[in-house]
Amino acid sequence: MRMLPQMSATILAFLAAASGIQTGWADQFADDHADGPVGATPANFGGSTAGSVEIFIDRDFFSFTVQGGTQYTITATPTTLDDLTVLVRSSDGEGVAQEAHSVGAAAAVLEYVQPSGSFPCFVDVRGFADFAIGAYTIQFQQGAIVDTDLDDLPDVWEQQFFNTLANGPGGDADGDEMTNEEEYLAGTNPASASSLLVVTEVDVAGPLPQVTWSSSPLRRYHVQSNSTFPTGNWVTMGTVTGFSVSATFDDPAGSAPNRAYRVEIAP
Ligand SMILES: [Ca+2]
Ligand SMILES: [Ca+2]
Ligand SMILES: [Ca+2]
Ligand SMILES: [Ca+2]
Repeated sequence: MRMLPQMSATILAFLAAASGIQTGWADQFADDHADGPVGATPANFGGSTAGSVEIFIDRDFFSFTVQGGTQYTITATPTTLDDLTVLVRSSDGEGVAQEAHSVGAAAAVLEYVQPSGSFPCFVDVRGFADFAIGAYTIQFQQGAIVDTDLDDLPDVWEQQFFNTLANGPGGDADGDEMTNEEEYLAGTNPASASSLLVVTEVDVAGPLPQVTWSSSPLRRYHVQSNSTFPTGNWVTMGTVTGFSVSATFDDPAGSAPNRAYRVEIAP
C-alpha cells in the first residue's frame, strides 16, 4: 500500500470504472460456439461439451460467473485438434489465466483460484497460435480451494508462481513490500517486483482529483481518503471493479491540504 498526498478542490462524484463488454468481439462466422462474449455458451460444470475449431481464427467462447473461495479446473482435450490454448478472460477481455496444450500431452488443464468477489468471466478455446483446426471437448469443474500446507496460499497459486509450496503468506519473495498473501488477494505476481498494487498517480489538473492505481481483473477495490493525513481516519469513498491493468476514481469531495489517498482490496 502506497499513499500520495494531493491538493486541489471540487465537488461531485462518479465512478470511473470501465465496464461492459468490449466491442469488436462480434461473431466472425457462424459455428458451434460464439466467437465472443455475446452468445457465449454457458459452461457446463460437471459435464463435458464438444467443440470444434473450424478455421484458424476461430475462438469458441464459454461463460460463467467466477466466485470467491473457489478453485476452478478447466480441461480442454483435443480429439482431432493437434494443439489448443485455453484462456480465462474478464468481461472486458483482459486475460486472467491461460494454458496451452502441446502435441503429445493428453489435455490442457487450466487451474484458477478466485479469492473473493463474484464476477462474470469468459473462457475461450482456440487453436494454438491460430495454427490448428479440429475437434475438442471441454470440461468445467469447481470446488473448494486446496491448501495442503495450510498456509492460506492456494497450492495451485503457489505452484504457478513458485513451483514449490515452500513460501509462506508473510514472506515477500520479490521484495516489492507486498507479502505473498497480499499479492494473492490483489491478483499481482508474487515473483515480480514490478507487479504490485500501488497508487500510480493523483491528478489534480482536472475538476476533481483523480486517483489512478495498478488494478487486476476480477478484483474489487475500496478507494479511501484521509483529510488530515497522517493523523486522521481513512474513509472509503467508493468501490471500483478492476477490469484491466489500471483503474481510476474521481474524489467527489475535492481536495484539502494534507488530503491523502489509498486503495485496498475489497473483501
Ligand atoms: Ca468453433
Ligand atoms: Ca498452500
Ligand atoms: Ca511481494
Ligand atoms: Ca509482486
